[in-house]
Amino acid sequence: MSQYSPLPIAPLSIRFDHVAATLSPEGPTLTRRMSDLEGLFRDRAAWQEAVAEGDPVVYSVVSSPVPEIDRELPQSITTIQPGTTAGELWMTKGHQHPNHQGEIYLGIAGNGGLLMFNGTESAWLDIVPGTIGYIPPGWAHRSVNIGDEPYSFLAVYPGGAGHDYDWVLTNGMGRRALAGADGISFVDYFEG
Ligand code: PAN
Ligand code: ZN
Repeated sequence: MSQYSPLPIAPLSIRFDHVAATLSPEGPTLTRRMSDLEGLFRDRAAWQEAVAEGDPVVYSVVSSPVPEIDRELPQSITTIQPGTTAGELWMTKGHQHPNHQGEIYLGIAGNGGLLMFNGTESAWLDIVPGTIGYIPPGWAHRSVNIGDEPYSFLAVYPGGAGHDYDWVLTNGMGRRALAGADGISFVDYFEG
C-alpha cells in the first residue's frame, strides 16, 4: 500500500490563455482593491485618498482548480494594473512562505518585476513575457507593474507553502519600486 493517501484531484489539463491571461477550468479568483493594501504604500495619505476616490482594483489573481494543500502544485495568474500612488508603482501585497518553499513565476504580458527580500538582502528581477523568475526558499516576494499596460504572470507553487502577509508588514521588502524619469528607481523600504 502506498504511503501516500489518494490525491484529492484527478489528472487534468488546464487551458492557459496567455492573451486573455485566464485559466480554464478556473478555481477561486481574488480581487485586491486599494483598500486591501493598507500599510503597504510609503505615503499613507495618498493611499487613503486613492481608497476614498474610487478604491480601484490594483490586481486580481485567477487560480486553477488545483487546491492549496500539501504535495499539490497549484497555479495562478496575477494581473496587476498599471498605476502609481505618490510615485510608488502598483504592486502585490507581497508575502513570505512560512515554511520557506520556493516558487516559479512565468511572465505572460506587460512589463513587471519581482522584488525579493530574505530579511537581509533584496533582489530584483525584470519579468517580461517568457521570463521565468525563480523565488528561492526563504525569499519574501512582491510583484510590481513597471509599464503602462496590465502586467500578468503565471505562478506555480507548492500547495502547502502558505502565505504570510504580516512578515512583510514587519520586515518590509528591503526596497520600494518608484516610477522614475526614465524608468524605475528604488528607495530603501523604511526611508521617510
Ligand atoms: C502568487 C501571489 C499573487 C498575489 O500567486 O499570491 O501574485 O500576491 P500576494 O499574495 O502577495 O497578494 C504567489 O506568490 N503565490 O505563492
Ligand atoms: Zn508566493
